[in-house]
Amino acid sequence: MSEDGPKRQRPNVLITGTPGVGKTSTASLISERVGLQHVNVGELIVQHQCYEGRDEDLDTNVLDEDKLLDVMEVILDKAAEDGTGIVADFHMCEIFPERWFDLVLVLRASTDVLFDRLTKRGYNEKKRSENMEAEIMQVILDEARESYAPEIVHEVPSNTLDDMETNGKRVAEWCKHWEKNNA
Ligand code: DAT
Repeated sequence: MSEDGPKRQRPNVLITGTPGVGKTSTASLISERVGLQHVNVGELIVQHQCYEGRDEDLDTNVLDEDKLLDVMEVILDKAAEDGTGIVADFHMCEIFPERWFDLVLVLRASTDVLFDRLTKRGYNEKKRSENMEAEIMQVILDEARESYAPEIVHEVPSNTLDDMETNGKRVAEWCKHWEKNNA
């Protein structure tokens, strides 16, 4: 989003956290409830092939961050022009310019819940334990706190459907306040 672009009428929300905590499900719920455009960053990376090679050791593609940011900037600019905001979900939060987001929600899941979700997802033992360790060490929460103003970063539980419902409601309320304050 260009710095001299139009003032946003609706907020941009980032949902982040360790893989499996419920980012995509929660972002989708918020998109439906609040009417923000859902940007599934993982899908965007695949669609636009935002890769700069392959890491054979880790058996993954290497993310081309610049390309991803260019693709996202177009989406953010268009949303702002259309008078809407976005709800983006991604497991990395420190790669985005701080000015893009008005609220950063860090979803947290307990170890047993995450274990079951990552097992169901078919993660092998190494990948599953790496992610569970990252969740226990609150890696993404620390990154969010280092990358954004503390008052916009909120850590919330995402273990149950009740949690998801509560998080959806909280974000909907928060968006209303944001719009009132930024009218
Ligand atoms: P992520 O995008 O963080 O990788 P997801 O949204 O794909 O996570 O969710 C992973 C799985 O867990 C999926 O089967 C839906 C389920 N799930 C997510 N959040 C949940 C919640 N709060 N309560 C119950 N199940 C949840």
